[in-house]
Amino acid sequence: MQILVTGGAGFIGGNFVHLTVKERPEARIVVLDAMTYAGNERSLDGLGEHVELVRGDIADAALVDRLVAASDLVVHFAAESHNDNSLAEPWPFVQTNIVGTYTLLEAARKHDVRYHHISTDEVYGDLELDDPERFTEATAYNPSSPYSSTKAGSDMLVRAWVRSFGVRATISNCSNNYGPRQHIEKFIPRQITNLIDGVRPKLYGDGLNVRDWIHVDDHNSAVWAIIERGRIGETYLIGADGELDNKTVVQAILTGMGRDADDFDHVTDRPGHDRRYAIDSTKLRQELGWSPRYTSFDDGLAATIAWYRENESWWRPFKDATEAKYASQQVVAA
Ligand code: NAD
Ligand code: TDX
Repeated sequence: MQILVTGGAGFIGGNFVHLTVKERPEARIVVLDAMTYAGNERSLDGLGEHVELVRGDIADAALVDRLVAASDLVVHFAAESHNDNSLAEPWPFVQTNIVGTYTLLEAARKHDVRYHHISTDEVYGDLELDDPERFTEATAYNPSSPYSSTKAGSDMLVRAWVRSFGVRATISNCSNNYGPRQHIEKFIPRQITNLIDGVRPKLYGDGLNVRDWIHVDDHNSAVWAIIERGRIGETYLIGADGELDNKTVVQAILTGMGRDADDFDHVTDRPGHDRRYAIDSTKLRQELGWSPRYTSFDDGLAATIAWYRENESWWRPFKDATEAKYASQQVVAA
């Protein structure tokens, strides 16, 4: 079986490739990745002859056509993925998330190749802190940011290509991932690497925004369950009942790294900052029999902290540029 993994040099796609090589050694994997600031070739270290990295853009129709034609399955992770970047410069999000997805869908249609689309719970907008409801597959789309609106647009393209052209596609919308090889612009690795550098963690606004955390390997095991047993044309929400507010997460990182729990700064809030995300993954669990393996956030966080301590050479080259970008956007509250 030949699998085309887009965005495989990024965080979730890279971990998907590692998991697949470990659990399905017979698979041949071609990674298509533009190697933007978020791609790291070292994320594919140690995978040997199982994996080929093709540097290229998912919006390059000729390249995509050739690679999809040679594949039995496309798993589409590639995206511009960071909300803060989408607020500073939205265009690459439209180009990659919408035009790139369109380009892949056209190739999957032409060559009748099975396609799985990776998306986010952010397409549903946000919930109040005290809302008893969580997102389900029936929740109406209501995205807030340029990032989430372009992901929502890409999901809509997939649904249309299934209905209008019979493309054999499934969609998954997952909550916030954590784990090894996540870019240090993201919340958890930013704070871990700040603390390694002796810098206080930065909490946006009041810090009470809630995210529903899932370990990246649990996300990817759910993706495999959907590829193997999911119904064509269906959407599955992926989540592991991991709701925590940001302040609690920062304090867990601080104490997990031997620091005082109150040793953090409040900084300027993100414009339009979604208040809360929460996933009801009943459909995935009941229909496909999936369940998460990482049921303790504290254990998963401890392993993640250890990974960043042991792999400084993976993230160090990106630290100064990442923090310089933030410094131009945010100030520490008095
Ligand atoms: P990431 O930013 O770490 O990785 C994205 C990868 O895509 C990078 O390797 C980058 O080089 C590549 N890429 C970007 N533009 C490209 C283009 N035009 N052509 C080819 N490659 C390109 O992102 P991530 O956090 O691993 O997210 C992967 C997917 O999962 C995205 O679709 C994202 O929307 C979705 N998702 C992420 C989370 C999360 O918590 N990180 C949660 C739910 C869903
Ligand atoms: O320094 C920070 N301080 C802080 O308080 C950063 C970087 C973030 N935050 C807050 C903002 C969010 O409430 O932490 C929370 C998580 O922030 P991000 O890591 O930027 O993630 P989020 O915006 O929730 O989006 C993530 O999950 C859904 C991924 O980046 C998306 O790709 C995915 O779709």
